[in-house]
Amino acid sequence: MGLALMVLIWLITLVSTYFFVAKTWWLPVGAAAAADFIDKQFDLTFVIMGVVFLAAQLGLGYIVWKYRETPSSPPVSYSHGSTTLEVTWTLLTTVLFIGLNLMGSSVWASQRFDAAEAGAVQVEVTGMQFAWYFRYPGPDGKYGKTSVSLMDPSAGGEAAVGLSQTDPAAKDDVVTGTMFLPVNREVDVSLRAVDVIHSFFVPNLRFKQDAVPGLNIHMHFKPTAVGEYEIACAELCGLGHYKMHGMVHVVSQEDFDKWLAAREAEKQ
Ligand SMILES: [Cu+2]
Repeated sequence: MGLALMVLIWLITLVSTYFFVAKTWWLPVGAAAAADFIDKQFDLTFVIMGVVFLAAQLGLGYIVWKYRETPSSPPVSYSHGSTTLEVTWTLLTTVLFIGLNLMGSSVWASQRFDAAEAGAVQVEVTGMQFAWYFRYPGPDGKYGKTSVSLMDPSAGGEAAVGLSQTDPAAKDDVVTGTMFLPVNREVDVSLRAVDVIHSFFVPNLRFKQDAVPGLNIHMHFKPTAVGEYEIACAELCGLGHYKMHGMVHVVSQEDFDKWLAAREAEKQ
């Protein structure tokens, strides 16, 4: 029985490790400037955790077999633990956890706390049950006022994000249901949420950040490849969470300008 259990534990361990090594399920192709760094960090975390996981599970299987009950087994003796061992593995885990965080923090923190490059494209992303809206400040480069009292999610578009109809700066704001971005230019995103917490997740752009009601969260990133990338909501936000997705179209600067001009023209 001990042998069967050991084989079962080892089998489950090795089969599940295989899926990670073979990258059966993996991130889609990275299309942002930080993607390389994030992927390397991701790989490093998986390798370190993989080694710890393998050692722990293979060891567990071995011990299950070694200490199985046999007719000649001695009476059970109980261990009351080892302070040295406990201190050692707690310290090692702490070093690993803090070390990995520090290594990744340069990119994570700079995307959030450093200012975006000059000339970055401004886009405000608003999440609500169950849609994403994107607002561009228009030729004046200034977002117009929005107000909670004006928000009407069922109306969609400008009304959904509560755009003021009287503020002059709001006149040229463009609100769309699809995100367009120029390639190789930094994007300065302002993230907002209307009702509950959502999470703006674009796997290809390695961009994931919660949108929290009452907060305006800034983040910046740079798309580096033209293409269409799916946006998902990565925070369970209600019954329609599964269908809360959208598309990012990363296009040339020329196509982006054309697209934005066409949206402006529609407003007139
Ligand atoms: Cu959501």
